[in-house]
Amino acid sequence: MKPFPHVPLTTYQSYPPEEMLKRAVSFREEMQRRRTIRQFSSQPVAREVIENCLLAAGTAPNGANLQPWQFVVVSDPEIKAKIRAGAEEEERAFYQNRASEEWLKALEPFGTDENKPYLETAPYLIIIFAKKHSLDPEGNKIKNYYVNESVGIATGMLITALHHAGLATLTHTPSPMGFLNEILGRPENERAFLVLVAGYPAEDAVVPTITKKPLEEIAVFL
Ligand code: IYR
Repeated sequence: MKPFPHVPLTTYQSYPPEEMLKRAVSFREEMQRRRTIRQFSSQPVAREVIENCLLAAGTAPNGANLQPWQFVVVSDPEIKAKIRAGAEEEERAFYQNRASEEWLKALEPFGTDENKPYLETAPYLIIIFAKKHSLDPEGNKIKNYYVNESVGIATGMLITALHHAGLATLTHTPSPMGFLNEILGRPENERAFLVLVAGYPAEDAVVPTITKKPLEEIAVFL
């Protein structure tokens, strides 16, 4: 392939050290306010907000810039109901048979179960698909690289963008997720990565009293 023309970097924004630290602290504080929630309000959210958050996610660094993701944004109540039914069916099997004792024990403190009413309550379900390969305009396969890493980064950026905009999310991982291809009519080369539930928290939303590991436990400086 021909090399891309390279142009001078003009978008980089530098900050004096003091301001850099202030920004790092204030962003950390903002991220520390993010909580995964399981009780959503049905209050609608402007589609333009979601569109902007998706465009932010689409800036994620990724393998060879092949952008191996597909976001499917569902607000249609009928499709949401189908997704809820499909997810609850898989989750029932998970909680009743598939999950190991150890796994169920790890989940116990969260009180999660197979009931997923928020899949219908929340204004948006964003289903993120990873593209094992893409197709060129002639339908030829284009191999994608670092698909999990790329889609994982984009998903993290989407969660961050939605939080920054003032929305709450839940990363929902029904397993297996094949039923999502069927309901959403996605092709075989796309594998559902996760379901991101997005909206306002319900007024009576509660969150578990969990803590995040301190820096010494998650990082070493050599
Ligand atoms: N996918 C199931 C179970 C579940 C698993 C983990 I690991 C979680 O952190 C939370 C839930 C569900 O969505 O209930």
